[in-house]
Amino acid sequence: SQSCPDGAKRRVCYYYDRCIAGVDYGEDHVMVPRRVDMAHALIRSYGLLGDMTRLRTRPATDAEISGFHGARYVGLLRDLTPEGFGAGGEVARRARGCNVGAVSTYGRSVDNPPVAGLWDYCQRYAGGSLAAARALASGEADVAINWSGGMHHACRDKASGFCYVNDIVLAIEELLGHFRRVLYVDIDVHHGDGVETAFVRSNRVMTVSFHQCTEGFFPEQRGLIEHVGEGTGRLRAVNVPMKKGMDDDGYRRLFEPIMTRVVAVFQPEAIVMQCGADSLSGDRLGHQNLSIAGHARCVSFMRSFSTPLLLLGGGGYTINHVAACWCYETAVAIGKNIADDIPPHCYDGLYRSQGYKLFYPADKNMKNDNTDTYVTRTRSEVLQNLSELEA
Ligand code: TV7
Ligand code: CA
Ligand code: ZN
Repeated sequence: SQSCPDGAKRRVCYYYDRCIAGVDYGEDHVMVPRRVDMAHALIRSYGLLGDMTRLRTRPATDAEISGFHGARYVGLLRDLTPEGFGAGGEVARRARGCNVGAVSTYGRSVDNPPVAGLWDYCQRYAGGSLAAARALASGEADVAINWSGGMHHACRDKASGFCYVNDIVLAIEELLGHFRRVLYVDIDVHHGDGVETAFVRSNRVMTVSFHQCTEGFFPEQRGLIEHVGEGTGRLRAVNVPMKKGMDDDGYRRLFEPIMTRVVAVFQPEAIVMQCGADSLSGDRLGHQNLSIAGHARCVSFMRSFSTPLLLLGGGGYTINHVAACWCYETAVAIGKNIADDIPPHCYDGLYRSQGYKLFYPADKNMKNDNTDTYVTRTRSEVLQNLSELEA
């Protein structure tokens, strides 16, 4: 059945660029691009590279990135350097309103710092998502993966939530050149606001975000159940807000019936999935309680529709958990079982806190604020909206 993991093989292509691993948001920043290098090393140590085609591609061009982002913002990202950002610098003036390196009065920590090598980083992760989209469009691959992508908060003219260039919007636009309808699913613990906004009036893109929606949690006032899209896009934005402590069971009781109905009513020709790993138990930012098996079950479920599938990364702040998760999801994409014991490799010492096992346990003592009643009501409200689309 569709809800069972599907062992059938798929042609998988995989993008990885080691230049991304060296990007540094700042020593105390929670976003650590090296986690993608850790995931890659783990994928290699499990012998999964031989089961995929490696996507080699050029970084995205200015013109490609300008397909979504405004010219002034693109120019700023290109010219931005930590040095040029110094007090009173010309670049700092140009950055006003773009939400980059806006130094807070409380301290030096900012969400979107002027990272060294920022433009190259953006061009590379966006280039990976574009190449992955092209591999699906040409029929070369059934599943395409870019764990360094998934930057769902970036807006046309500003950075947001550690995201500067929205590779997801670019990839969806690329897919729309070849497919009539594209479905976007976002299991990052944060709301996929940048992607939802970009397609809020579109009837060719349906966006679905599952996220934590509690007081003060970023991005505030986004992703309410009643936000359903606008104009011709009405009922084609789906939001599934959750309280703290969501476990595998409750998540599955929302995810599977909702996605089954979404696919039935929308009939996508391609699916883009943002697999942010901050919805996992023990994340530094998220407060959900998913196991890797529960998170990956969502990937396996979307794969079971046998529609071209683009898998992207996103959030994830406890980096050993993130790497374990994306490695396992790579195995799921291929349709291969892998052992729980982490093979010896260059980063194996970083898995000590999880006993050198891939499947670390969820938190048995965490309170789940998502009561059965809450889950049932949320599901029926979302399904109610979807039945209006059917009519
Ligand atoms: C996709 N939460 C991105 C998620 C983006 C979340 C936020 C932080 C944070 C930033 C740091 C830092 C942090 C411990 C956590 C209202 C503020 C509060 C800046 C400190 N530690 C994704 C964005 C979110 C930066 N932002 O979906 C440097 O947490 O809540 C906010 C905004 C103003 C700015 N301050 C935080 O997962 C990739 N930021 C430590 C150092
Ligand atoms: Ca989400
Ligand atoms: Zn997130």
